[in-house]
Amino acid sequence: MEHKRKLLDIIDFYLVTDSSLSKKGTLSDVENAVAAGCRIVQYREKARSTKDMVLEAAQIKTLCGSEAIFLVNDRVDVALAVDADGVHIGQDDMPIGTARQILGKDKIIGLTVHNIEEALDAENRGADYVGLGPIYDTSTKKDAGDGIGPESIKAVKDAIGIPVVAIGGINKQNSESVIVGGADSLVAISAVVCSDNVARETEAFIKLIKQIKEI
Ligand code: TZP
Ligand code: MG
Repeated sequence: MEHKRKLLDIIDFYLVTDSSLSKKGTLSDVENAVAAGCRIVQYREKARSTKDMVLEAAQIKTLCGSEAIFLVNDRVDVALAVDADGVHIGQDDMPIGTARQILGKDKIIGLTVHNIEEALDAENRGADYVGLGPIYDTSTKKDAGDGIGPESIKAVKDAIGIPVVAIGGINKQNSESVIVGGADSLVAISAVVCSDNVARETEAFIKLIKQIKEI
């Protein structure tokens, strides 16, 4: 687990799965993203049975191996069932303190936030990173609300000490604004899983992000 926590410092591109958008399927997407250098994977599945999720999560855990952090979206029970590296939860999911009690201090917990207040609260309550968004308007998450803009990232980044992962409507064209804006890492769901070459797109994002960070 110590090794997985260290990976949190080098997450440039963050893969979130979406079986409803994926061209080649979630397992193929994870395999290709990890092979391309992705160091964090979140299994986000809104429509499958718990049984299917546990079976699929176990396979994703194997694909991530020691290469990538493996988190489950929303479902603390599924994360526990397969001994995932942690969870990513939203403001209306299980309270983070409860999730921490159940999962223990070593597991990684990410929390979705929309502003500075929620970000400070997330850090105080023991989140390991925050997901901030939606940065841009997106149709991938129907209830995401309007984009808050890349200019909102800096204030959140300056307010907290844990990594800030930007999400929502991000593609290769606008990813520079997000990293220049202060994000440590970014998620781009449709831009990657709708592609017929997830490895190529992941590699392209990682290269772009690293280049921008070096400037
Ligand atoms: N949370 C906030 S926006 C979003 C989630 C899960 C969807 C992001 O998807 P895309 O395709 O990268 O805009
Ligand atoms: Mg959620």
